[in-house]
Amino acid sequence: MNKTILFAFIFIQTFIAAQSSEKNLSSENWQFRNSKDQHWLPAKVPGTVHLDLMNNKAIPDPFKDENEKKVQWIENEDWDYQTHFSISQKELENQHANLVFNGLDTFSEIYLNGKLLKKTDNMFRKWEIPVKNLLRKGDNELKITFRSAVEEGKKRAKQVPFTMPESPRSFVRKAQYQFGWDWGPRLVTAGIWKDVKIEFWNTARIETIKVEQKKLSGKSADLYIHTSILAEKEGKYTFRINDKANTVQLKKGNNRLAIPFTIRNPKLWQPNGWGEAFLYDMKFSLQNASEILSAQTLKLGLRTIELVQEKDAGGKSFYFKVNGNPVYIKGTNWIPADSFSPRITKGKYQKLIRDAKEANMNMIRIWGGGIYEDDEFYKACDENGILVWQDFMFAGSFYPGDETFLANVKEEVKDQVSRLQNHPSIALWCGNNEIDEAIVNWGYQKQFKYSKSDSLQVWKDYKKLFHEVIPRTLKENLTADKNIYWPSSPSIGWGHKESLTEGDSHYWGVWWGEQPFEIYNEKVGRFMSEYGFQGMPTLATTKTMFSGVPDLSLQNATVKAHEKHARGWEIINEYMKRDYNVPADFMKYNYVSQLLQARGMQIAIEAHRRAKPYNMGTLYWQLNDCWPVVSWSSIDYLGNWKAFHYQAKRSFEPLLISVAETEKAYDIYFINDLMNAVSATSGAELLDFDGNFLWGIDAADMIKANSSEKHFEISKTELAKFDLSKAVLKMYVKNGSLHQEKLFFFKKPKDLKLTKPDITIKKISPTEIEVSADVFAKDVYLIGDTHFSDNFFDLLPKTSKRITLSKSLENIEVMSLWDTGN
Ligand code: BMA
Repeated sequence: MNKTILFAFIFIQTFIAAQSSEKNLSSENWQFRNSKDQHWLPAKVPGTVHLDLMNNKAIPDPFKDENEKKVQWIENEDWDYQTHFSISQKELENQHANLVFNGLDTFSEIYLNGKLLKKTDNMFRKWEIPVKNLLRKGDNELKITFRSAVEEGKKRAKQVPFTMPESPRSFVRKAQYQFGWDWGPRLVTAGIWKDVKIEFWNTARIETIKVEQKKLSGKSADLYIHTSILAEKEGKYTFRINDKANTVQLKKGNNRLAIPFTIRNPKLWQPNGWGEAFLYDMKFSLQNASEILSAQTLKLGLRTIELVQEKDAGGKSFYFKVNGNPVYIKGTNWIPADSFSPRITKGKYQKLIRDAKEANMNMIRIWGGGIYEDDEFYKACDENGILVWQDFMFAGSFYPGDETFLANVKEEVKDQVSRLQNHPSIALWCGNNEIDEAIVNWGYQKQFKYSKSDSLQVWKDYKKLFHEVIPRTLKENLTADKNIYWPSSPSIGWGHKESLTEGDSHYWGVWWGEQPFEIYNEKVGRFMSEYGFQGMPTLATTKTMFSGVPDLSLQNATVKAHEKHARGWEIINEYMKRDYNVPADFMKYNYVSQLLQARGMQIAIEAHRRAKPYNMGTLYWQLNDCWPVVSWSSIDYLGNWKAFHYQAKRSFEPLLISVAETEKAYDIYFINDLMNAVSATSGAELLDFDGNFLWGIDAADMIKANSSEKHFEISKTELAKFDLSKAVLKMYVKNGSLHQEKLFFFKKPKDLKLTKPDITIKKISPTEIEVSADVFAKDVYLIGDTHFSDNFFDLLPKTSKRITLSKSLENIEVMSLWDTGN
């Protein structure tokens, strides 16, 4: 740094420090106790009561063994937290001091120096309390008491004249998955789950910044910077946007300004697969005379986004246009990455989003039973070109519609929108997960013997919340360019045929309906926002279910307890029998269960992509886990890729070759998500499992930009003379540097006549290997404590595959499907 810059830097810092500053209270010494107890124990903020109890060895780790059961009592207790902090004379001299809680889970009372400041009742809100007159020089005491959310919920449920499903969870504005889900333990926690601080300020301060993109063209981005500024004194101030100074006249109190700002020759933010997710650094400051009073920064991405729903021959379209072009959406659903979300590190967020990017995804849906995610999540999505479908936090139940509840939600929406709206990654705001569906299709009204008027009330409450309060609040708080609202995902339940002709669709005929995977070829909607199949977590993660020496067996109670779907094991077994010989050995079962999941999902994803542009999006259920569990995830709790994540990466390649089997032929499709056409040579070869050529065709092809087309077909009679249980169809597309290959099998895995492969692993360098086999090896599984760049892949004889390792390994074990008796 040269001297002048250094000087200017110190100068600015000093003035900001003088005019506005922050005191972090999270890092103070915190203590907690059960409200019934006298004795305080050390606590961590941000955190949760379960984590604090664990750190103090007062409870066992609920993720291990069958411990979840042992910690259920915690949800019925009340908990106290407290800290002491010191305030200096200088800090006291500030004109304003606000105590800020970014998140309190959930029913709390906040006391400062013995005085009750506020009662809170919503985990998703930010609480900001002026405390200038309550702070004292020297020692101050901050105490927060939490009442049991379960008890509170029960009280509220009593006020409704009929039984609500999922009571008491739907009465409390708290992460719903804490109450247990079909992939998650019940761990209803409490605590100070986000940062606590005191903000000091003087004279004036910037409260919010909203960037509105009025017009975006190749030449310029015409923006409005909407800001709300609180001023103590009326007068002339300077509002600076990067280097541009704007003189503004402020009145005492709250001021709302809209200041035009232009960026010439703008560089666009592109979703993953289309180029760089370019971000501009934006700096905003408020100055009076020469003092900087308040400052904020943000990363700006310039892109346009539209949700196009137009009547067409098939029903009604449902697709996104980004920067003017229709984008085929490839991605997944996100659940909270831990049952105790405060312990999710920035690194974990970054890694999971990078894993999504690496698997060629361009969208993640944040599912409504979790949390509005941490800033780091959105930052990672902005940087990696991952669009976000943002649910509001309501899932799979009925919700109350009384005035207090609605007013509470309104504030929640305001807080979250104000925190999140400037992220270029956010594509759509969705009211809820599966509530329209729950009301229409899940039969709760019958189960709980509702009267006609009870049923009507539920529908009225639903309409009020998701068709009035939330969209109205969005309209009031979002700039027009960011306001895409969709009331419920899915819009129509999977039992209705319209779910495949309009809106977004959750298809659960596979898994819940136990239909065969092949049904995915028929049940293709306009935008598939959920569908999935379970697989076991990797062996490494499975072992962490145990506190002691793992007893790896399907009969083991711990293993059983780490499957939360009532019929999970049965369903996996049933599907496995259909397609594989079911291995008795645990490790082999674990491996085949992952292959099974990957196989089902490959069928689904490819069917969706072949149907482009009728179908314009596919988001599988689900990317990640919140604990070590058998689930629909493609990445397990420890961050290890299951076989499915490797498959997702292949199935989401920008240029995909895919086969659709008809009665008489195999139709070969090329799906191109790139914005340019590709001229290529292509073809197919039938090979036996020893690698011998049996039959082939080749062609010259023009693959249109952003398209899915059948390019050729192979009639079944043509292949009739071959034993297809011993053969594989290798298809390819080539042009210069581009070389896509795809293998297709004519039979289910259990009906393939595999022979024992001899698989060779050659070390190229400490972190690179080359894998080859003498005969065809199906689903080659490399085993070791490292991340392999590819795994669970098919390997033809006379070929080899280079794999990189995230860290070097002495011994790499290997197996393939042949080893499982298939
Ligand atoms: C979907 C989700 C979740 C659930 C998943 C698997 O409907 O919205 O509620 O975990 O199915 O059952």
